[in-house]
Amino acid sequence: MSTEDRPTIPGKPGSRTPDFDEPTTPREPLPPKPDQSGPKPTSPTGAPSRDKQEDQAQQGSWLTTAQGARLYDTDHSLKAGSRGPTLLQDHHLREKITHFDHERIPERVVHARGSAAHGTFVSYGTASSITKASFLAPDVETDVFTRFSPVVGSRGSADAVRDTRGFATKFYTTDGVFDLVGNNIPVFFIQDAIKFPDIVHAAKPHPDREIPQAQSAHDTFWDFVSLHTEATHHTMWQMSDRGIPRSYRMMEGFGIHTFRVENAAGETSLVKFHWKPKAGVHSLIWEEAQMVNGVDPDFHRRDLADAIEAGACPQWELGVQVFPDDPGEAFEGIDLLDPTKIVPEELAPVQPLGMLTLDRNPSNFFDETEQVAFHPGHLVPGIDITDDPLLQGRLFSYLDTQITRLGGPNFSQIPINRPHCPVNDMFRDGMHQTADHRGAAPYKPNSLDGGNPFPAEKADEHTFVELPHEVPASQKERRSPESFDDHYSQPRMFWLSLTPIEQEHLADAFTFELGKCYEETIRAREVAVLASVDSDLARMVAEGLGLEAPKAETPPRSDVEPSPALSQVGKRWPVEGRKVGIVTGSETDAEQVIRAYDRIAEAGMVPITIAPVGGRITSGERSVAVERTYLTVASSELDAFFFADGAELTTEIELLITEAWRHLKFIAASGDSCAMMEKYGIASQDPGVYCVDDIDTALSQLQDGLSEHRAWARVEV
Ligand code: HDE
Repeated sequence: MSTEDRPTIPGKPGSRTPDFDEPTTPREPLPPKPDQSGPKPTSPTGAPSRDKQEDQAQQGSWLTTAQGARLYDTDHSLKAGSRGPTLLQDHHLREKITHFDHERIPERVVHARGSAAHGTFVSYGTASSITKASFLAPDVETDVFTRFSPVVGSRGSADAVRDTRGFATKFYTTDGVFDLVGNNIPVFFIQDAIKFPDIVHAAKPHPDREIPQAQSAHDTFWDFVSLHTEATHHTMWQMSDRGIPRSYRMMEGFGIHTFRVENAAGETSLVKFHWKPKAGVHSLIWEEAQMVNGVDPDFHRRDLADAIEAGACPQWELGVQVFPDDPGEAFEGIDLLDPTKIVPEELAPVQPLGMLTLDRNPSNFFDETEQVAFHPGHLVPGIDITDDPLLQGRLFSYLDTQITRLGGPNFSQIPINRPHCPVNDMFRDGMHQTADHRGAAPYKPNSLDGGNPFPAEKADEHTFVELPHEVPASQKERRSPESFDDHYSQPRMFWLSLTPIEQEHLADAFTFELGKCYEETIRAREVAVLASVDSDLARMVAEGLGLEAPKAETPPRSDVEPSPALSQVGKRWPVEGRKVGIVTGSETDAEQVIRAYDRIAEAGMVPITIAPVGGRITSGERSVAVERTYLTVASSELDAFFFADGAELTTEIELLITEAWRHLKFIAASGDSCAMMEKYGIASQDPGVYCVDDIDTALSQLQDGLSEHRAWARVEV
């Protein structure tokens, strides 16, 4: 892509560059930006609508009341004289303020902060041997809406906190909506839904001061998880680099629970869903994450929207691990109903089913991202639940919570939630009813409406039928199966599967988080838990906290095999959409800048031009905008740097170089800038450093390096 072709700098607020003076000529509303779209126009009862998306948006050139009456002034209240009291009869004032007073709705209890995008899922058709789900038939394209979210923080919290991330996808299939409401971590804290309020109360800010926000580094969280050892596998993942993703585009997703699926021949299997990102799984470095939260609290939200706007549309492959539907519901000794356990991919490979591409940003955050309502019970023919006690409780919770959050039982009629297939549910009335139902008999049996609606044939492939599953003779009891009791083997497997640098990050994260607890008892108790996972891990954390390394109450098992698929390091990934800063100085040759810019853009990466002051860099016919100045640039916003000949050594650039170095970022340099690096002890042969005068070679090497995400070889563990 050439410089001029790049339509806008991603993030431009509107579809048109504004005039300097306030416009005075009436005009129709401007269209949204080209990367934006609303939900597909559908009626509240699922009929394809002849409305266009713009029909849902504001209309006409004139300011009006909510009832459509034209107004001549919205800047002054109606008063008894210019200095007199405001009159109650001012309907426009009352309507405007009253609507404003009610603009907020309750935020989600968890996953309050989210970022979402529209897209398409294209099925490969490989699933037919295990499920008849129509959206998984060959080449079927299904509209989707995916929302990503940290769990703990409030709506306004920062993105790059250490936390699990939600990964929820709504498939608008022809057989009804299917929601895959998963996370970026394949295991959960708890094995039974009844513990969910406990873990969430422990993780949320302390009830007295309401701090800390969006953090697990505090006493109540570690108090709970150190006493509730089934959380250990999850805390291991959360303290690993997976807890601080580089981008939503670079996260795996997991359905966590096992689901039961059925094919056209009526054969059932058990499956676990996986999302595999095309861009690979990458993380921030902890110090970088903390900086990001200050520099750009919207880091992940901006990254997703910018990437889509820049045309680097993120993709994930949906896959399943498949297990025989045996009565024991276990595979290789792993209980498939225990949501704190994974099945290693080495034992059950992930089989690809189709590709998700997110290619349109929402046009209105509230209408779409905030009002979307997911539910693990939104299932389609061919996919059903299992008796995982965590999933069972979720089936109740999601419907229940929407009634408070979205103000009543008709939330499925909100445009983003409308199915893209006929809805005839006999539900009537209620708050915010937007359908206009006909007929006299919303009940069954009836003859007044000619018997409509009719039950579908059970044998029809489009009918949702609960899959038959034998429930063994049993008695009522509040108890988990014994197979749920092993809380340490899989955390140990996770630990043993990581490379030394990942292990160091994980131990540092435990040390940091426990170091933020006031109570030494809580720190010591969690270190004692870690001793049952691995003695080296417990020792590393204990040392950092100045505690004695404890003896394990349950000694770590010696027969645990690692699962190499769990490590993020040592693989190569596409570099599309990675941000490369071009650092220039006031004397830098503009032609060199444009060459570097084009070279980076041609490789699918996003060039960000950095100069001492704003403006444009022009060479002949070509010109590129300065996107960051020395004042506004931050190393943490970018993945790699090219220091052009002539980059200036200011305090800000010094900070940039040292941070980029510490965070294992790739650095290419040419001309004088190579000498500048040496001042910081950065030698041209150091790992991830490319000091070559030929720009093309320098940038090719940089691109090659970036495919490994970070210059891991720069750290000694
Ligand atoms: Fe959720 N969860 N959850 N959860 N969850 C919610 O639903 C709940 C669990 C997940 O982008 C809430 O609409 C219970 C596991 C995601 O809108 C609520 C239990 C997994 C999202 C709720 C769990 C998730 C939610 C809050 C234990 C991964 C965000 C607002 C039984 C497989 C969806 C809402 C979005 C949201 C309840 C456990 C994922 C309160 C009771 C396990 C991605 O209903």
